[in-house]
Amino acid sequence: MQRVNWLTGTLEGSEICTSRKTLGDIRPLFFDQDAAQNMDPALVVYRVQWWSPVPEKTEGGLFWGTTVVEPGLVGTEYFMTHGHFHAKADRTEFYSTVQGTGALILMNQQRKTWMEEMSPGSLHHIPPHTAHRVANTGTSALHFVACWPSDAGYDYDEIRKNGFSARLFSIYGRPLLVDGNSGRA
Ligand code: PAN
Ligand code: ZN
Repeated sequence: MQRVNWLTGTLEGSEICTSRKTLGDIRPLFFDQDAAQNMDPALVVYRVQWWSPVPEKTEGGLFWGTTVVEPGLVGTEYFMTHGHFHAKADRTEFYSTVQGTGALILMNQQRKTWMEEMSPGSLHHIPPHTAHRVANTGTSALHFVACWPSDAGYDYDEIRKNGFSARLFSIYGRPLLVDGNSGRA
């Protein structure tokens, strides 16, 4: 039996998997490497819980997950998830925000990047062939739920190599998506 706590998005019950990413795990993704080097590598940037009712790669199945992104900045860039295209790039996904404020950053295969604001209740459809990453633009943890096909998989390499074509910075305390690719993720 699995349950969602709708106040927090937390998954409870059996067969729930968990993972977490520390700053040390995703440091190369951030623009300001000097700032990143001076921060504690053990700092947790985000945690994921998910339920896989069917094996990975099952065609026609679905997975459910909850991600919690901590508030914070590396230099002036918001804490964010790694971001990925799906390995089966045409697979789509729903995200919905439970707590906190943030931005869903989307990039298509022509490397056009845009964002959608996330706040409690916001519902987001990630189109096919679209990389997705979430940044926490608030001062408290950002909790969102997700549902995606069990055969979607993850292509992290493309983001590791070429990044997104825009980054979300805090400029005078407000989020601003800035175009330009440093060649890093
Ligand atoms: C989500 C993400 C989760 C963590 O479940 O996997 O938010 O982000 P990264 O996978 O980019 O580290 C999802 O999009 N699944 O497909
Ligand atoms: Zn995804």
